[in-house]
Amino acid sequence: MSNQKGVSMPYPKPTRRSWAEPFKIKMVEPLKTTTREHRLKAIEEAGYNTFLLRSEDVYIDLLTDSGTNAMSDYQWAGMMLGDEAYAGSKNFYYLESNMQKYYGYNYLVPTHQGRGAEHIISQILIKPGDFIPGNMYFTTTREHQERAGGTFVDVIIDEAHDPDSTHLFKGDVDLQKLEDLIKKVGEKKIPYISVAATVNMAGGQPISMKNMRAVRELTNKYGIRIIFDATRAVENAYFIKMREKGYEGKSIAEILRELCSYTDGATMSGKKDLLVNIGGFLAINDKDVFDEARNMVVVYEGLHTYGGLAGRDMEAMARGMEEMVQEDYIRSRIGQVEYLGQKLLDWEVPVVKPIGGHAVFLNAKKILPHIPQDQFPAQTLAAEIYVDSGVRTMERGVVSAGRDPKTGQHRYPKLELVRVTIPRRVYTQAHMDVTAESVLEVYESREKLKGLEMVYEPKHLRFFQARFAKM
Ligand code: PLI
Repeated sequence: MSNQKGVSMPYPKPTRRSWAEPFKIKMVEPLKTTTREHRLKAIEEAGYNTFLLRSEDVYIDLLTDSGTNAMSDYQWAGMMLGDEAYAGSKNFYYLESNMQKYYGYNYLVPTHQGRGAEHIISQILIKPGDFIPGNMYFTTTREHQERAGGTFVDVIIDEAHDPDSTHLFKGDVDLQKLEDLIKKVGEKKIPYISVAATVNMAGGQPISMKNMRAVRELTNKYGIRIIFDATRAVENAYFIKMREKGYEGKSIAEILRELCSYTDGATMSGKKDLLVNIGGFLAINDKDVFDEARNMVVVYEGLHTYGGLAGRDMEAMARGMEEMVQEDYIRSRIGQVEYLGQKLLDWEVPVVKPIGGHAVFLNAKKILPHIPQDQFPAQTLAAEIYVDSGVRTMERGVVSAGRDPKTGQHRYPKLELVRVTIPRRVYTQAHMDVTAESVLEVYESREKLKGLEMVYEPKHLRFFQARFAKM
């Protein structure tokens, strides 16, 4: 081992036994390295938005864990068994039975990805003037709630907005905030509460079983549904197993089933927990809602037995469900994120604590205190990390938060973060080391960085396509 000046140093003796990935690599995809000059040009052409970079210009792609997973040989073998019938594909029935087995809901409506399910449930349940409480917003989820005429209300605990709070369940719902809202607007104006497992925008933070149970008890009192965003519920189940009393001895599969059992239905992006590259679904217990959703899906996604997916995609999702609950898999998945996070913590780079399930979130507000929030510190930091090493990350701050539809002003979230997101089963520990070193390098030159101005702003979900210029 050598230090940053290239002087050789002894490896410190381990203080614990390591885990290793519970798989070996059968096929490789070469990575391209580029020069700093090339990257400077590429990021300028991309309007300083990492979403607008060509992936060919990226070295280690930590933009997202969505659809970027490596499938197993078992899943790839399943792809060859795609039943590409327009109606009644056998892969649909397999997916349906595995959803019932692992998530426990009655009915399944496949969709092309998570936002397809969010669209359908929002249109069915939300009326103009309604309020939808939730444990922090997610970009696409809130967009569909607003398009249906609803107003999202954040009822997550205050600790979730504090990057330094080490609360173990920062995804918990604040029951007082929820009950205050119900009393203020009346239960008739709340079609459901939107509860996410490992809350993405809070830093991949879990909700506890105890809190989920309490949300169920409270909503039962008022006859309000719970719609679960189960996109990363398996990762949440792992945190419950590690952190919540009484769950140490339970399997991940049992914890997942119990979490879902307190809810009335779920929207799901299969592109995360399910270890695939495309797919999603809406799951629901209520037959009437299912009938409406099944009818609507044919207008927007495709017939109710494929919902915009090929038979082979449904087969890969069904098999992904069997793999996602395997204990050694989930341990190494979260362990890899923790490894990267712990490195940055050891080097005193400000990150959201505790380290989340799918990503390490850099605290851009703290790293770049000289850049005001309307000059987009997180956007600046993500662009700079790319220039340094070709590692692609993403902004999760004021750009992602968008504008308030009523006032037209920027929403200024307390959390101004860069998400360093780890795809499942794709990168090795060495990639994590290179990433950590690049973040450290940029951190050490932070005082030189200048903010950005937005020069193009799309109307919807602006973070995907907005363009910036250097100040
Ligand atoms: O990207 P979709 O349409 O399959 O799923 C939308 C979606 C819903 N809920 C949550 C918690 C998500 O994280 C999510 C998508 N997330 C993306 C694309 C991400 O990069 O985090």
